[in-house]
Amino acid sequence: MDHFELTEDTPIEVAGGSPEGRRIAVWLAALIGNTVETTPAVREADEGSEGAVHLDIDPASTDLGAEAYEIDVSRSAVSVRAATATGLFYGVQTLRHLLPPSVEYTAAYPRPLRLPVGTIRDAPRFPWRGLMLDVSRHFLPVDDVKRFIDHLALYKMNRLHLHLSDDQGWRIEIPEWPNLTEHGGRTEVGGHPGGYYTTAEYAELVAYADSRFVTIVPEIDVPGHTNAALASYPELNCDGVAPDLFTGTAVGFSSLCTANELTYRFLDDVIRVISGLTSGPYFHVGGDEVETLSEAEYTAFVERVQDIVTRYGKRMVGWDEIATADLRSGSIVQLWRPLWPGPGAEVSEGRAAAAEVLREGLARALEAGAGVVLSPADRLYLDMKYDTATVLGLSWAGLVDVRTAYDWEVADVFGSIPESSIVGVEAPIWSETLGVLSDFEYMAFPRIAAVAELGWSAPERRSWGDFRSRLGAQADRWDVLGIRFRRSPGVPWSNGLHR
Ligand code: TNX
Repeated sequence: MDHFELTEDTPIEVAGGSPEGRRIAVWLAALIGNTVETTPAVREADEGSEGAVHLDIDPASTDLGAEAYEIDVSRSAVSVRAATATGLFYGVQTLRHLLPPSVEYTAAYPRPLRLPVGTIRDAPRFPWRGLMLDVSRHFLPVDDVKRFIDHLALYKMNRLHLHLSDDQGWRIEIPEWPNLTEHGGRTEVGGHPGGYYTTAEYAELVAYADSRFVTIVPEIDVPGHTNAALASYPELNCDGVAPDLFTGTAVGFSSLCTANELTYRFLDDVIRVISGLTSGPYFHVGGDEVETLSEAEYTAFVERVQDIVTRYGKRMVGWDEIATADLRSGSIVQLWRPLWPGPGAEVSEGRAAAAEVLREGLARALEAGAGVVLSPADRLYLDMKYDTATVLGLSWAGLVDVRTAYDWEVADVFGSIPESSIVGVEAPIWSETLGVLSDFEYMAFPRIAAVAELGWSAPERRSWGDFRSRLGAQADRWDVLGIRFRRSPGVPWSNGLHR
């Protein structure tokens, strides 16, 4: 019986009177309380007691990095130690994974909760482990976004990028520009009713994410992908005429009027309001797929927007096209185009030329101190179909089943980018074809677990053969959480007997 048994009599102890530590302890007690008769007590204790779970945030633990943790389970006690609240939260998420899936279910019948004896020391490879929700093409209400934040926390992911504006809809209230949401937020792809977040709702999402150690990265996509804004304010158009709202899925046709000073006053308001509501240090300006501006107009625009973002205290993030502009130290380029084929792949001439432009821009950006987030569409776009029979999703970047998302190494594809410049990985979920929460979940699961492990684990600790069996075991937890997911072939999915 090499395990520690958790019961309602197992106190959860927190060291050092830390309010964040206490909050994490209360979270753990509530989780355990799902399965035992009464929720375990939370109490302060600097040293761990016999029979207790002891949580300790000790900034002096210099052996542990900012997101690292150490778990020690013996037959008589459990301890989780970290240098930061984030690390402690991740340690507690790992305890969660060691408990049976039924622990997630609030109506679970009492059953033994056992933790195997052993020691775990763990830390992430990359600081940015992200997911993006496109709430513009199809809107997701606040509660659905919160549910995704919980999904991220389960896999120790820490960035939720919200694509808040596009041609089809403007999704965040800007008090000085009310028409953006009143008109520009009214609809979505297919012409169904859209929606938007009030500033209070957005602030609520930021706070909810903070409580789960997830940083929200807001994106206002400019200068292209702006039909919803252009339809809401005629004066933002070069010809002063507002276009109709757009409910199709074409891209590349819209642009703000970069020669017009009003455009920059508009962006100043938007960036100021959203930055003020955002606790994290990032502001994503999009910058992708602009087909109506010259290269000089485009780069001048990006540089000016970068100045505004900097003025409001944020670091600019943008899709990889921004690499051709002069970027500041700390700005981040999000690589998305599948221009960096793996070894041996054949490349068309057009693609090779585009890749060359990107490589040159990126080399300059890295020299200036910019970072890179990797979102190669042919691996990490979770709106790509799993296989030809998948009803949801697109396939322009190829088919991406869970093995394709998992079974590659950053250094093999992006070896020309120094690892120290790679901030991390992110999986976007574009929503042209996804209407409701369960559609987004079906595209996210199981691939989200592959993305999390790419971001967390060192290459020498990853292998498809090992991952697939650990992945298969997640099915019961997803069932209990009510998550709709794809049972990708080649994975030994558990069958509910081990819940
Ligand atoms: C490309 S990725 C886009 C999006 C689409 C997506 C669909 C990027 C920066 N732009 O506008 O939604 O493909 O997969």
